[in-house]
Amino acid sequence: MIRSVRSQNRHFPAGTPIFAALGALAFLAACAQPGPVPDRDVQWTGETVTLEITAERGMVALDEHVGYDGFTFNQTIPSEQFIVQQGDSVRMILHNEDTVAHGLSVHAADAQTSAHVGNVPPGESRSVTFLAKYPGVFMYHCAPGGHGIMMHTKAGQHGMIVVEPADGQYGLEAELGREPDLRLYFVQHEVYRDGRDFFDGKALYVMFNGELFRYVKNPIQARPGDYVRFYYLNNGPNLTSTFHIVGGIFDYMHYQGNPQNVDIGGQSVTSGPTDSWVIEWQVPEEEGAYTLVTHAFGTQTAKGAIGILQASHDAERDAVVRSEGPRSNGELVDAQFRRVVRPFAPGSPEVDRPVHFDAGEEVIIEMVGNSYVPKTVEIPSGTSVTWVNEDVFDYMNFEQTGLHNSVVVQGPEDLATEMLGHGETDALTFTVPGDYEYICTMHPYMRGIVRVR
Ligand SMILES: [Cu+2]
Repeated sequence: MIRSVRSQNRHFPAGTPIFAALGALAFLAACAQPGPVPDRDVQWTGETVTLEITAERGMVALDEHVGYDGFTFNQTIPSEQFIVQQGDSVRMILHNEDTVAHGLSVHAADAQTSAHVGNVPPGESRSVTFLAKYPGVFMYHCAPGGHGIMMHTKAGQHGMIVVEPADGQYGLEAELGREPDLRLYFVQHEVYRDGRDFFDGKALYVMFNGELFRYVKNPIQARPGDYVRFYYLNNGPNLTSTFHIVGGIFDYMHYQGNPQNVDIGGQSVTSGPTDSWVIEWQVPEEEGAYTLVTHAFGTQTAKGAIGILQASHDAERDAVVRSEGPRSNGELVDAQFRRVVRPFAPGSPEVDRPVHFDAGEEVIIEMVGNSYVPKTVEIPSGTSVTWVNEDVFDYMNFEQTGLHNSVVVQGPEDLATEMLGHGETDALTFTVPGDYEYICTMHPYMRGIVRVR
């Protein structure tokens, strides 16, 4: 097969909104009132597409053995996948059905979405309308403002929105003169056991589309010679992915999913957090299992980010594989899993091991990434416990801040620390044996346990 060599610039044309992603970090804009979004230099098609997202908290299954008690949009991690056309007017509505603030940052918009839907109070709905100006594969994620943007995205509130090009074709489509046989939408993303691991980039699991080894257990079916288009998005939130197919070379790679950005003949695509690609690939003529991996073997691949594309001549294949995680029915419970991961509260003891201290040992608990680390400590009676706030972002309040305290909500005695800013400490002395469960009043989902012997 001979490829025509393209001369298009692989990088962004002038005026490209490379700073759109930074809209998520427009912390102070989160308090602005909704208003009209300015028109840009792309023709609006007149189509208005309405996309609705509901923010909640709850358990999803990372596989049949592992439950994850995170933050969700539309009850899945990753969230629902959306497809619009370039030139569409896109109205996104966020319904907040949780008891803390949530929000939206939409990278498909060359506009400050977080100024309109950035800090939605519990029980309320807000919307933003924007023009789908550029084609591509974009991330959206929760943006309650400030510190909470990072915390909620980590907890699972992120998804993919694809803007299909109004004109201009992707590589193989132009070459073969036909549509893809398979469209595979892939979100790579991470799960962390606590805020310390999140800050340090030590993921517990890394996966494609919400489930560990999802496409190993249920391989994607294809036929030799099939034209496959990947919509590939790394939602991170921390790690850089190098997506690769074992036994294949990508024919065309379009950075950010814009057809004008063309790379040809590659073993991998590199995607930092929120980076994306449209990848065009024709399955070789040989039958067999083509393995899809991020090629960071220890830090990512072995932690769950593997899939298989099984090619056989008589394959019955689905034309589309969507990127949202398996939908939770909202009724998952701890007992059905071998382990449960809670980013902000104690999970299974194997995940968040209780830490024992003997008399005279110094007991220090970090407040970091909206979690207590260690989440559970066991101490002798008479021990003093010190909390230190390692969260750096201590501006603003509630979901927008990293200010924390420790307030006993269940236990033999009522005890409470001061509200602590970055680097501040406070100590409590436990003299009555028993279990003390405590929370942060800024972030009531943040929980820890002190066991006094
Ligand atoms: Cu949120």
